[in-house]
Amino acid sequence: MSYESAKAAFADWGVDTETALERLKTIPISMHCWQGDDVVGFEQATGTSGGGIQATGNHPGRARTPDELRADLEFAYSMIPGKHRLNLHAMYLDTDATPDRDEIEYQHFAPWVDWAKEQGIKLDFNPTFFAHAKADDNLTLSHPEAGIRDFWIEHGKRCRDIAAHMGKALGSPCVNNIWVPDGYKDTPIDRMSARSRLEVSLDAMMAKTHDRTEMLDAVESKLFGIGVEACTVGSHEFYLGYAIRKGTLLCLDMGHFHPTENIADKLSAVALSVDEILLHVSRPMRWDSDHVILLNDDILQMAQELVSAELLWRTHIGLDFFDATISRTAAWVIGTRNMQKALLRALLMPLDQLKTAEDQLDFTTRLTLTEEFKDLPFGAVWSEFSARENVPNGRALITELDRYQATVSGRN
Ligand code: RNT
Ligand code: ZN
Repeated sequence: MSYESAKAAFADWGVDTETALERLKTIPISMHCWQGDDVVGFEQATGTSGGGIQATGNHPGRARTPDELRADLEFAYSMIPGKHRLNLHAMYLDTDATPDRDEIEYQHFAPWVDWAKEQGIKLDFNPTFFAHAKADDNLTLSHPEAGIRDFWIEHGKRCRDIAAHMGKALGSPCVNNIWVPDGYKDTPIDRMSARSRLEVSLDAMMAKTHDRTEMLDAVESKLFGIGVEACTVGSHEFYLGYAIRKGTLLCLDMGHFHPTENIADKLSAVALSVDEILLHVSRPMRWDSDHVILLNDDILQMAQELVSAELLWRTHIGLDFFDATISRTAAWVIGTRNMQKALLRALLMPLDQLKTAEDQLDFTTRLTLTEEFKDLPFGAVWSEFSARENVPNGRALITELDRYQATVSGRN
């Protein structure tokens, strides 16, 4: 179907496709660097594995150096319409030096900022509280030993400074997201002390005030992880309370709740108490498995809530998945485009009509509308968007993804 016919089909329902496309172009998605190398990072001396987050698979093409990762990212961005962001983890430093986590400085990340400037993208950041000998017990900021807590507090402080520096250099606030793996394999006896220690450590880490135009603190909750099945210290209730009391962003990762919970439903509830939200859009399959996101109901509902509740301007959309059984660059491209497609669908909904029906308790019309709307030519509007942004679709996209994958599959 031509774009003109699609435009007319939506106009018939009172929906302007041009307004939707203009809006979509302005929504950045923060693409996570760690899909490119299976969450390994570039530390040459201090890194270990762990933290209960695992990429599985051995598809060829894992990025082994910052240059390889940047080349892969450049390719991925060229297949995604619009201008986006990069979400870096502290373990992705780019330097010949081997600073430990409590020694990292801005200079170790400066090449990323130079590259981001060249590419016209903005950066987000994360301290790395896992994959390190001092995190082997799955306890960091809540560790009973003060020495271990202090080590991680220092890491966190340095990351906030680095993030603020990045935000200032790029002229866009850098979201610095804190996720710690802390928890217990089996039922703990003293949850209160662990949570109190986490609270005190977070306070110490975040004592310094940063300009909100440079850096924004976010905290990420979790229900459980591999190795911490019985108790996660930084649970949802813990961080929800913390974020409200301290004025930080709350990060909702779609894989961090019970599989039957609807994360889209949480947005409006949380948004009444916290100013800004960070999303880790992900696809848990039975557990926090971090599969590449599909254009499925979970993502569609998430996008619909962001649009319907007018939360886009105070929500930072980040992605969090890692699959090493498929082309890593394709994973980024497919997942990021799916988030955009979901947003486009939400922007093309006849929201006024739906809200009116709901207010009148006319649930029949609400249901008829949502279901009839599924037949509208969303694909033609997406094709127009990608064509305007010089990005391929369909078979042409597959050709490009294959072509690039062939250039990296010799890596081992
Ligand atoms: C872990 C969290 C966290 C990580 C990244 C790498 O369960 O989701 O966001 O995936 O920090
Ligand atoms: Zn996450």
